[in-house]
Amino acid sequence: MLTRIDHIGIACFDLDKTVEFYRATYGFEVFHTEVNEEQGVREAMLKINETSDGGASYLQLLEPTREDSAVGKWLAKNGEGVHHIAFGTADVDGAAEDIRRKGVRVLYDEPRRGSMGSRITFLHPKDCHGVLTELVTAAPPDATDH
Ligand code: MC0
Repeated sequence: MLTRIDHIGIACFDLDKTVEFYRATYGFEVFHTEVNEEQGVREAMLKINETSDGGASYLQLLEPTREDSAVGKWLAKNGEGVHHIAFGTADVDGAAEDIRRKGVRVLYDEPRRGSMGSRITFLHPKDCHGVLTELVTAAPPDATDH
């Protein structure tokens, strides 16, 4: 079961400038930053609100660390903007398997490491009406060192 919007991923050319835009314009502060070399991104998570399932919703600002990464390729083609949406679930393995059985391509055989120790997988945008869609199980609160 998918229980929240975990985050909206926004691709940008310059993470520091984009963070400053979100701070100065809306007052959103950085909750967490990290580099995920496997995904080829430097990212900042801005927490928007807690959610009723014990999780939270974030904006995720993404700057590519290399041109041939998913975000690097997407930025070169489209410029800055919304790159993906991510739904939160307590069981990313089960949710991915359910969705795979419905004929949607799940991009990873096993979930991989996402932001703040989460476990993530992606659904192919061509099977989701043009939206790259991520499924996320957050790390337990005491395992998150942000
Ligand atoms: C590509 N396409 C997209 C898209 N990326 N459509 C909507 N939203 C996107 N973000 C479309 C292209 O326009 C193209 O359509 C077709 O998909 C194939 O794209 P491509 O440029 O040839 O690229 P591929 O096929 O090599 O790769 C696309 C794919 C890839 C979705 C498989 O980007 C991928 O594996 N993404 C999942 C990983 C990811 O995005 N990581 C970055 C976030 P046309 O019509 O032109 O054929 S990491 C993250 O978010 C982590 C850190 C976290 O949340 O914790």
